[in-house]
Formats: sequence, structure tokens, C-alpha cells
Amino acid sequence: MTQAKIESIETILVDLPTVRPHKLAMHTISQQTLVIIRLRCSDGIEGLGESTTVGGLSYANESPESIKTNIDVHLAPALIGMDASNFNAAMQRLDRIAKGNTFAKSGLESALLDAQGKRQGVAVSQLLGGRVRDSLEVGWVLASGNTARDIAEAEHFLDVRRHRIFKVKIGANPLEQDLKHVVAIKQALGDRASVRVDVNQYWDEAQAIRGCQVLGDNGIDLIEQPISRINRAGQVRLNQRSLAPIMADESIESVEDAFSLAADGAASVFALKIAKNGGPRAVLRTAQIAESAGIALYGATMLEGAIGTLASAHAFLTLKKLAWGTELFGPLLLTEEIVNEAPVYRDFELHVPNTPGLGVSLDEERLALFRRR
Ligand code: MUC
Ligand code: MG
Repeated sequence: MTQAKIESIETILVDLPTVRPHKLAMHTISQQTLVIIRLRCSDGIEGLGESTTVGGLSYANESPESIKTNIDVHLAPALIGMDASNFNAAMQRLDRIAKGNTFAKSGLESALLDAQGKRQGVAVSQLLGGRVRDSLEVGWVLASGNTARDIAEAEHFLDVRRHRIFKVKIGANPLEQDLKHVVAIKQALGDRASVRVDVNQYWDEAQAIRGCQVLGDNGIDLIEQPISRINRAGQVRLNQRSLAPIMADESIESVEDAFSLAADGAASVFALKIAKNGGPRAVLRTAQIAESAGIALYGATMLEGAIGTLASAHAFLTLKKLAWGTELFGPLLLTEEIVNEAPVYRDFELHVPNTPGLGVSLDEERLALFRRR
């Protein structure tokens, strides 16, 4: 077999409406911008990847536009001409020429994996060592900002067997108001659902001490990123005193962050995101650190569309244990699809294709309709 080289890399911004405004502490999403990557190889094979973030620049230090520019100007030129099947050489070159930029790197690594899977006729999960399951439990994020509406949304998803894990977005409102909101949702759903919260770093330590106490006493199962990622000592203290487990999300911006959080004892659960680690292979390094440290795992999202969601899913399928399930619901938050094979959600789970690559292809007409000009 002659060696396939990376011939060209195209990045495409796609703006898609959401099914309802999605209110996070720092930003309300009513339109999500996907960053789609199309990597063409000299053997005619095309790999797809996605480098999507949320909330412009309000969530992380890469925006859709900076991701596109950094790939177009810096990362793609460094990859052109390289062996398309050598993930190690390609990703090590990117790490040499670019600090951080894990979102951009994640989409490129995903595209290389998709292309190689198609080339070999195997699923990306196979390239990652093999899947140990075919589907993943998927939770939903309640973020309408209204208690009655959140409860109605959760009841509906329980009825139609789509979700039974609900993560409530809080942090923007006064503490007592947010706590009342979450406790009311938990009381309405009772034992039929797992209710969790994501504070997106919006509490200070004093608020978090009270917040974690009330939430733990009221049956909330998991508390995600209650305080700033910068306050490591505070995270360690909260992790020691909170009844409900503390999950690190924003605290993990790299595999190295995962190691130091584990070493410090700053969280008992890690949110795994391909975008925060630099790709499906990179996120598995963070998972291995967690496994070695006895830290439990959750398959998290940056609200990617089908491509990024499946890239994450193929990695999560290979893990020994995913104790907290996943939140790979991104495609369900969007009103439009730009792929030919919409991800399959059934009986609380995402069913992941076992076809070559990621198992997804672009619908060129719909892409043309929604791509940014
Ligand atoms: C986050 O902080 O978890 C993931 C799901 C969601 O609703 O927001 C994102 C970001
Ligand atoms: Mg989070």
C-alpha cells in the first residue's frame, strides 16, 4: 500500500439554531457555531473532524473564529505532506508548533482518525484499541432558566425514554434562588432521575460551602466545577468536605491538568472532553490518569454536532468504566442536521455506528445552506 499523504485541510464555520435558549452562567446560547474540519488525503480519502466550543470566547480561550484562523494559518500548513496514517508524528508536530489550542488539535486528530478508519475499513473505536460497549447513556442539560419549564422538559424526556440523567445549569442567579430551583427539580423528579448541577466556576468558596451542603442534603448526585479553576486549594478543600462528589470540568484544560488535579486530590470525578485534551487519543490519556488515581469518569461535551459527538463517543466506548454516563446530547440541542446519518438516540442511550471511521458523512446541500459566508 502506498503511503497516503495529507493533501489539504478545510475549516468551515456552521451556524445552527438551538431548540430553545440554553442558559449557562456566563452566556446564553441560542445559536451554536460548529467548526467543521475536512481533511483530504492523496489516496482520495476524506476525514471529518469538529473543533466546536460554546459561547464565543466566554467559556474557553479559543473562539470558533480563532480556532478556524489558527488551523488555517498555523496548524494545517504544518500537516500538509505528512503521512496521514501516522497520528503520533502529526500530533507531536502540532504540539511542537502550537501551545494549547486543544480544541483545534482535537478536530484535526478526529479527522485523521476518521480518514484512517475509512482507509482500513474499521470504526474509530477499533483504531483506539477496540470498543467494550456499543452505546452510551446520555443525560440532558436543563438550562431554560425557568423551574417549571425545566421540570416539564425533564418529565417529557423521562416519558419518551430519552434521558434520565439531568444536569441543571446554575451560578448566574443569587445562591439561594439557584438552590431553590435545583431542589424543586429534584423533588419533582424524585428517584426517577439523577439530578446534578454545573456551576461553571461561578461560586466563591464561601458560597460553594453552603451550596454543596444544601445540594448534598437534598439528593443532588454530582456538583460540577463549583469554583474557579484557578482556586486549586479551594477545590481540594471542597472535595474533602462535600457530601455530593465534585467533578472537574473547566479545571481540565490539558492532560497535564488532569495529572495535577489527581495528584492534589481536587476532584473525585473528571469530565472528559476531547476538545479540552487535544483529541480522542489525548482524552484517553486523561482517562488513564483518572483510572490510576481512582477518579470516576463522565463523558462530557462542548455541545458539538454529530461529528464531534461521534468522535467523543468512539473514545468513550473503549473505557473500562464510565460511572457517571455521558452528556453527548449536542445534536439534540440543534434544530438542524448537516450530516446524512443523524446520530441514533434510543432508550436513554446514543447508539454508536460500527461502520468505517466515525460513521458519518456531510450532507453537502445542508452544509451549503448553513455555512457562514
Ligand atoms: C459545560 O460546562 O459543561 C456542556 C453541556 C452544556 O450544556 O454546556 C457545556 C459546557
Ligand atoms: Mg461544565
